[in-house]
Amino acid sequence: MAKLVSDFLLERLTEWGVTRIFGFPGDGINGMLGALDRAKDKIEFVQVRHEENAAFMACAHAKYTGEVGVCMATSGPGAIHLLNGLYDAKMDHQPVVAIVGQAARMAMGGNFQQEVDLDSLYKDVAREYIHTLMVPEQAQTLVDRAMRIAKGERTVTAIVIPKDVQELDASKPPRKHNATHTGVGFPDIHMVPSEADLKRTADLLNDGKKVAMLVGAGALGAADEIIEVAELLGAGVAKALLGKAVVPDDLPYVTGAIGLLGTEPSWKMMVECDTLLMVGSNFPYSEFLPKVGQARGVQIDIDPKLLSLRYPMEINLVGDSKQTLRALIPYLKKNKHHSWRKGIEKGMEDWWKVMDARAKDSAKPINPQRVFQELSPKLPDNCILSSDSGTSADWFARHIKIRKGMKASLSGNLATMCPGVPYAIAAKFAYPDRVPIALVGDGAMQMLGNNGLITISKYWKKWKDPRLVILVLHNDDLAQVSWEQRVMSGDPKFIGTQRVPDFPYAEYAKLLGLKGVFVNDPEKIAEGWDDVLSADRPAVLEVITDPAVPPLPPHISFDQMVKYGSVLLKGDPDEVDIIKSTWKSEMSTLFS
Ligand SMILES: Cc1ncc(C[n+]2csc(CCOP(=O)(O)OP(=O)(O)O)c2C)c(N)n1
Ligand SMILES: [Mg+2]
Repeated sequence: MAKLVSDFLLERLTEWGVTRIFGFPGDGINGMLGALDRAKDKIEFVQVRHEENAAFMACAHAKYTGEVGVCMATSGPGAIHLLNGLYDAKMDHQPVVAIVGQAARMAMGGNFQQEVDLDSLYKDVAREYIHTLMVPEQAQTLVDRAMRIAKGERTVTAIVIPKDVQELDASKPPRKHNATHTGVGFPDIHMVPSEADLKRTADLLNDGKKVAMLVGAGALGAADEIIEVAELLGAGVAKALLGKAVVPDDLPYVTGAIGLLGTEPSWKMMVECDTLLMVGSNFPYSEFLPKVGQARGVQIDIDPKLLSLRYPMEINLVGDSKQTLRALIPYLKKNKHHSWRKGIEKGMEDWWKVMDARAKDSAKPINPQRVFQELSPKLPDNCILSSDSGTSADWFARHIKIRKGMKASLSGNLATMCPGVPYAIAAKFAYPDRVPIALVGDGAMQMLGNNGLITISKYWKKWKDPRLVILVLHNDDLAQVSWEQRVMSGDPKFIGTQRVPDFPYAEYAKLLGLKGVFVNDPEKIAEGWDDVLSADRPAVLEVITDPAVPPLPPHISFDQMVKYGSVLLKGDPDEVDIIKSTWKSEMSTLFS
C-alpha cells in the first residue's frame, strides 16, 4: 500500500522523537487512526475518555519529561474539548502539538457538519503556529514547524488536517518554485549572558546583606547551581508552586512556597530582603515580592518577555538558568552576613512545627492537613506528584516536603480544575517504574477524575510498576471557592453553588478493578497511605475531610479579616466548625 499523508505525518513525528499520542477518535481523523494502527510499533496511542484529558496528558508529558507532548482529536467537538488542556500548557509555557481533524476540503466553507472555524477557535491558544494541511506536499513543513515552534517558543501549536487529505498519497515537496524544504531537529541551546553582565550581576549580588532567591519552573534542572548560589550568597530560597521540585525541602534555608498558598518564612524573607535573585519564575502575585525600591533585583529567564514583569529589576539577564548560574558562580563571593541566613533557618524550623501542629488539630472527621502531613515522609523515592486546583493545592504547597529526585506539578497559571488525574496518568506512561500520586478534590473527581479512573483501569496491567495513587479529598464542598468567597467577598457559603454531591470514590475504584481504600477516622490515615502505596494495582484513597479547615494565607490582611469575620454573622452553614478550626490553627501558630 502506498504511504498516505497520515502515515507520513506519524513517521515525521517519530523522527522528531515522538513516541506517544494522547487522544480520542472521530471520523474527522479517520485517516490518522488507520495510520496509528500501522505505526503502532513506533507510536503508542493512549485513548482517553474526554479530549480535555488528552490535552492535560500532553501538557503533563511535556512538564515531566521536557519533551514535546502531542494530543489528537477529531474535527469540531473534539478540537473544542481539547481547549482547556491546551491553555493549561500554553499558560505554563509547555511545548504541546495538537493534531485535529477538519471537514473534507470539498465541504469546507459549506457550513458542513462538524465544520468549526478552527483557525479562529485556536487563534489565541495556538497563536504561534496553526495551519491547515491542504496538499500532501505541505505535510513535512507543517510537522517540522509545529514541532520546532512548540519547542522553541515553549508553547502550543496546532496542525489541522481535513479528513480527505489524511488519506491522500504522501508526496514530498518537489524541487521547484513555491516548494518549501524543511528539516527535522532541535539544537541544545547554550544561552548565557555576556561576561560583562555576569560581572555586574555578581557585584550586585555580592553587595547584598540579605539575599532572597525566588525560583520557578524555569529553574528545574538547575538544582545544583541554585544550591551552590544560595550557599555562597547566604540566601534563602522560596519556590513558586510550579518550581516546587527545583530544590528539596529538607534544606534548612528553603522556605518553600510563596504567595497565598505559601509559607510565612517566604513572606517574611521577601518583606525584609535587600536583594532579590529571581530564576525562571513568572510568579504572578507582586504583593508577595519585596516593595518596589526595597530590594535590588536580578532576574534570569530564558524568555525576555518575562523579565521585570512582576518587579522592576536592576539587572535583567536572558539565559538558560543552569548555564547562567554556572557561569555566574566563579564571580560570587562567600557572603559573611550569617545572621540573615540563620534567621531564615530558624523561621523554617518554627514553620515546620506550625505545620505539624496545624495538621494535628482535630476536625470533623479528618483534618485534610494531616492527610498531607502523614503522606510526606511516606512518599516513595522518585515519585511524581500532581495536585489539582482545590484546597489540595494549598496542602500540597505547604505540607509536602519534596526530596531529591521527585517531580511535582499542577496547573500553575491557568489554575484549572482537573489536571491531577490526567497528569498522573501521563507521568505513568512516561515513567512506568515510578509512582505517580495525584492529590485531588471531590469536585474535580466528579468533573473529569472519575473518567480518568476508567482510563487507568484500561491500561494499568501494562505498567511495569502498577502503582498509581489518587487521593480524593471527599469534603462534599468546592471548598477552595467557598473560602475565597468568605475571605475575598465576605459572602457566606451558599449550599446551592458549593455543595458537591456524595459519591463513593473508593467503591467506584473497586468496581473498575482498582484498589479502593476508604478512611473516615484520623487514626487510620497512615494505614490508608501504606495500603495504597504498597498496592498491587492503582489505588484510590478516599478520605472524608472537613471543609471547615481554613486554607489560611501566610498573613491575612485587615480587610480580609473583616470580610471573613462578617460571613459568620450572615449565617454560614459551616459557621461553628469554622470558628473552631480557625481558632485552632491560629493557636497552633502562636504556641508551636
Ligand atoms: C475548570 C474550572 N472551573 C472552576 C474553577 C474554580 N475553582 C477553583 S478550585 C474550585 C473548587 C474545587 O473543588 P474540589 O475539587 O472539591 O476541591 P476542594 O477545594 O473542595 O478541596 C473551583 C470551583 C476552576 N479553577 N477551574
Ligand atoms: Mg471538595
